[in-house]
Amino acid sequence: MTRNTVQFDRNRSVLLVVDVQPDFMEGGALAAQNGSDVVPLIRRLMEADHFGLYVATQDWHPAGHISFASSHNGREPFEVIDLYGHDQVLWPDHCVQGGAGAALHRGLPLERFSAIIRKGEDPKADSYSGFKNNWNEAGERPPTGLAGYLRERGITDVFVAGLARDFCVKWTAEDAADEGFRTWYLWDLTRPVDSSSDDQVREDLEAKDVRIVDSADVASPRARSA
Ligand code: VGL
Ligand code: ZN
Repeated sequence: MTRNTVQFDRNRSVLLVVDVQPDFMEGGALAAQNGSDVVPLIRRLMEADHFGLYVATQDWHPAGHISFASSHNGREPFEVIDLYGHDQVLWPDHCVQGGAGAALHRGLPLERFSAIIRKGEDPKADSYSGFKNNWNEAGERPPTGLAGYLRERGITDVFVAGLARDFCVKWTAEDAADEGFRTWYLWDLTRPVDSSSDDQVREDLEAKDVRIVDSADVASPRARSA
């Protein structure tokens, strides 16, 4: 990978930790490949304290959610259906509100998160991004309020990490860029559901001007802050 210089103002930067939940890890309902790898890596980055703000997202579905294959007669997990005019992957039941698999992983320093944005609560619409739901029946993508929260906190730069590389982290990064934030994708702090999509994920992110970087390129704030 080409090395990008990562220059940013600590006080205007957030680390957005997406869906680091047991259901997306080995043995979980919807495991990303080696998903648990990201836990110590993100912990280390949080403890290095390069960022002025830490926010987590949490996939948080009601039982019987429309994204679950079990909610559709005769359908199997990972089949794709049309939902309100868009492709919808049907998932195994996962991240059911209050379940152990839906908890934020205890291996992260959870006390550092100033806000936790829950998403996927609408029983009739999926939500990959931390910023907006996927399309609902009315063809809208209702916002979670995260963009306004970050703007009010003076944030200009959004760094994303977590699970899964090809779904929720990708959609969150794309929406962050669409909302006008300078967006940095910490590739090595993500793991995919399907690694054969890696090249497509990179291409899609680059098309949105999302900067794909390595956590090792995040320098100490004093040395490199803009
Ligand atoms: C996710 C599929 C369904 C994710 C969440 O966190 O990437 N993927 N729900
Ligand atoms: Zn989900």
